[in-house]
Amino acid sequence: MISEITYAEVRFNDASKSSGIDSSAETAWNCCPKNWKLFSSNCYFISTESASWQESEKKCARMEAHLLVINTREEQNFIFQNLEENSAYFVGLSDPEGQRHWQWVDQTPYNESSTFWHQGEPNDRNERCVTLNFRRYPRSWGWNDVSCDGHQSSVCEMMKIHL
Ligand code: MMA
Ligand code: CA
Repeated sequence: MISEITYAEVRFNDASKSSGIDSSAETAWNCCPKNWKLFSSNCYFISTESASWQESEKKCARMEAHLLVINTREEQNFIFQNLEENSAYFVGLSDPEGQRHWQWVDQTPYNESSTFWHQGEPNDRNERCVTLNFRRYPRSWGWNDVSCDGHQSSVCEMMKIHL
């Protein structure tokens, strides 16, 4: 896995060597940018501006983030708590060739046993991008394949910053 480090962190680690402060001690701060939400090791930004999947991924990249990669049920449940039931949100999962070869934007291997597709999804090879959406019958959040060109909200993710 690629480990991210910020400019502030480089400066702090450098300064702490000479001052004897241990940046891994309990006093370390876990930070997210303003308006982002912290969960476990990551920061999340819920964008309600809608855009195509590619544009959404570019907008995340401009903030040094990427579209949401879902690694655990706990992470996904945290995200769901912060979403609007009437919107759909692009995540960083797509099938560029329409061959049902699902790929996460950060190269995390696609693991069938931790997927959260709604019943009956994915259902269309021309729907090559994935959204999180809420269904009323039965009441649940889950994944749906949709057209990559449609405009949807999205969720960005980056590693938290530790100071
Ligand atoms: C919509 C669209 C599809 C989804 C179906 C489920 C009609 O199409 O969101 O991606 O699979 O609904 O009924
Ligand atoms: Ca679908």
